[in-house]
Amino acid sequence: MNTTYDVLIIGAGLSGMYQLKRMRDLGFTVHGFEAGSDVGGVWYWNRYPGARFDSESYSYGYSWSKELLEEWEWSEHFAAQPETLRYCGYVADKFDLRRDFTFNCRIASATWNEATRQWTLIAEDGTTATGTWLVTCLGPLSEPTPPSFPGRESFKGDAFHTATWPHHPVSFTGKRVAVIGTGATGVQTITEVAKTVGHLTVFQRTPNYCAPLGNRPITPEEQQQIKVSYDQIFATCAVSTGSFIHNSDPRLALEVSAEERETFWEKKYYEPGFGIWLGNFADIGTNAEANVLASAYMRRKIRERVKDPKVAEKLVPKNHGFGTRRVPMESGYYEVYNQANVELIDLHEEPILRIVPQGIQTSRRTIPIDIIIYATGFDAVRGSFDRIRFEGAGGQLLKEAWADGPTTLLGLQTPGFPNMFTIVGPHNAAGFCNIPRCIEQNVDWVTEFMIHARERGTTRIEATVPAAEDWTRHVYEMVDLTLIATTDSWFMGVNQNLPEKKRTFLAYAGGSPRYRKKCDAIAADGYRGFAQS
Ligand code: NA7
Repeated sequence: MNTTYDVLIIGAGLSGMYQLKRMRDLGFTVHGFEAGSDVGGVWYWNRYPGARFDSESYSYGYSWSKELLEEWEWSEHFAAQPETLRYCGYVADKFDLRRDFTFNCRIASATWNEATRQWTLIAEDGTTATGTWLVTCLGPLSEPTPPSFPGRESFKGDAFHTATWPHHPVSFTGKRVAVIGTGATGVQTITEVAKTVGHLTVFQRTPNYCAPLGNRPITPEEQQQIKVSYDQIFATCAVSTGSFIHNSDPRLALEVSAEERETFWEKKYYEPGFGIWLGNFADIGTNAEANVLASAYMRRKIRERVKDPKVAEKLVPKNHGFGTRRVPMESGYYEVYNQANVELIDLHEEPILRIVPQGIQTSRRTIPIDIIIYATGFDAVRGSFDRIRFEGAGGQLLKEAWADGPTTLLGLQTPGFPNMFTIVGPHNAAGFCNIPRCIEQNVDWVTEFMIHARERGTTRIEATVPAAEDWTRHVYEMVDLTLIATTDSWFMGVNQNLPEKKRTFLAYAGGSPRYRKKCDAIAADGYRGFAQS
């Protein structure tokens, strides 16, 4: 097998599949490596009960093949994980993508060789490959973080992290199940498990403001309408801040009457999808006073839906404002706590001391459990990079270069790591995005840059330090205009299971349209800020 390529790709999720297709279509020799046994990335790994889109299905699929858009039919407005994984497989079959991926192959190191101007990848199983360009398609949430409770290994029942869920069905019927974590994943898991469980105990550290998803099947008439509206759907995404079909309302919460606010919020709350978060008044994400009003509305909705006022109080967020963390979308989440067989434990009142063979020992009691589900999140954005030993020019390690927070140019390249492009990397708009929309932009931009290099015989591209510092400054200026930095979340690189990690913003809060414009301006200016030779 030829192990030298023009382009090496790590990851066979939505980024890796599209990057591979573009390279191959343009006549670059390309090969991809994937730790899983098939394509799908996040949808391959996250098989937990209740996993589904919070993006409207038809706004999520790839936009680059009219034929694919015509052929594929989503069954629900917000498709569940098995369907999305089938979609990824369908795309791989249709475009014969699997033949250029090596599966079950986890890359351990990537090393830059200055003399040959090439990257060498070495996998955990010893597989090696060399290439001029390296494109990382690792996904922002692909390194799960199980908590380090003492005694975890002693547990005699089944224990799963949601992101490494087994491929076989797991039954909860008659079982005593614990779910730890109440982020977007925990909320979906809890709601699904509660439907069949014997007894469910939810361990919550920080409550979130959750909002109704409003999912339902797509009717045949809607299917036809979607098919003829794709251009319009993608055009709407292209101009919205997060590349969703929802964009903020031009009105300000502080400028309208209390009645107008209430009417608008009642409409948005029950509307399908992220409208209540991303289609809200323009100032709720930037003005603390406006945010207080929106947060009060969301708190009231929780109190209305949970019958026991003591339980409701536990579920009401008090330490952060609405929308400053990722809003979990739900389908009956709050009503789960009205079930007699569900108990909510506030970890601030009753912390977990250790896991014991028969269950979970808290500060007050030992709770017998058959299945523990860790919905405890990810080492966001940086985690999947840290896991691979990236050694750049002069032997510097990416992990060390990013130790105090990443410095990148457009979230696509880091000084000292020539010829390496980071799709959905830190400080890239894709972190705050209806992600396939931003993936396509990232991949297309990087691809155009490689074509540009090929036409000019350029074999080395490296972001310069001043340009990357400028970009990084801009990233922080943008987030400081919002309320995001006022609270801890994975956007802010905070994960209490990883106390060694510095708090640092990991996404781009200036919005996808602004990001795209910046990328295009840099390209139009001969890829300003990138040293090319
Ligand atoms: P998140 O949003 O990071 O949520 C993780 C949850 O797990 C959150 O409620 C955490 O509480 C909780 N957690 C983490 N560690 C612990 C320990 N040690 N003890 C108790 N509770 C813990 O991850 P998700 O998987 O839900 O969602 C990630 C993204 O995936 C989401 O934004 C979507 O875009 C898709 P905390 O809030 O830290 O107090």
